[in-house]
Amino acid sequence: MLVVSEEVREALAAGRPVVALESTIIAHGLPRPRNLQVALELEDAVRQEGAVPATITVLDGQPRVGLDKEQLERVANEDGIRKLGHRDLPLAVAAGVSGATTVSATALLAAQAGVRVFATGGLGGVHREWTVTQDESADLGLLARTRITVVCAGVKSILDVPATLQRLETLGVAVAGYGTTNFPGFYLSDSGHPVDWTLESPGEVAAVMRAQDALDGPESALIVANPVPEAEQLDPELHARVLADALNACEAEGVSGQAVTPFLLGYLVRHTEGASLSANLAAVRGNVRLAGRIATAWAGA
Ligand code: PSU
Ligand code: MN
Repeated sequence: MLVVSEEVREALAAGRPVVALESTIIAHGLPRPRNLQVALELEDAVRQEGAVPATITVLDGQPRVGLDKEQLERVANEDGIRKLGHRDLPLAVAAGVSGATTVSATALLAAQAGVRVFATGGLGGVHREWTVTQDESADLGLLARTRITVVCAGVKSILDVPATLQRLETLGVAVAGYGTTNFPGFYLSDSGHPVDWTLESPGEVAAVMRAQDALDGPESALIVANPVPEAEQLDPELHARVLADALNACEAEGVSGQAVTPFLLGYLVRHTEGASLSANLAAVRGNVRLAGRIATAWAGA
């Protein structure tokens, strides 16, 4: 069912490092035409760390792990490309349609292909108006039952961060700050909420991954929360102000379901003169590079 590119297949067979990348950030998280450039840049960053990039998506009903340039262009530019969480995969496959995969769908397909390390921007999580909408990203539940290491800059700051951390605890998902004792805040280096564990090197992360396998507990993920460098973060005051406006606009316009996250991210880009985009990209870039180094440590383990 899964089409794994030749390059990724060969790397996996030879035990060389591979990093999975998601496609929703490309199709729905970033504005065109910057999104295609970013997709190519991120693949390049993985290569610079000595690993093979495996961008994951669904094209014409076919789940794919590892894309060529033409396929990446389709993800970035095709009108009507859907957003697929893991629950949408069988529907998209049967309908023969194309869609970009979120963290949940990407993690599922990566694990099935045998890719253990995955880099993204910020995870989905519990939305701030959860008591009314019950909007919690499917990312959390899927990570509770998938053996994968996700490198991210925390969860998107549009969310209820402490509620999301609590859900991760309840679901039994391992969370560690990378070089930090506080959970990162996606656009911001620090969410203001502490984490219980800190890892300081790719080798330490690989050791946790080995311990996860050796302990043989429930299949669950490891979240490596890597902060955006402080010099590249969004100005916290600007962030607080524009985010409040974005949440109001979201409610006023009645945006719901899958559209909420792209709406809020898009609002922030437009109302910060692109500063939120720069911070988002800096976070993703850092995560992709770290994932390359973790995959290398893991492959050498
Ligand atoms: N990280 C980013 N930008 C994004 C996302 C992550 O920097 O657009 C995407 C991921 O694919 C994540 C999704 O899984 O947003 C969450 O969407 P939702 O809240 O609808 O589950
Ligand atoms: Mn949602």
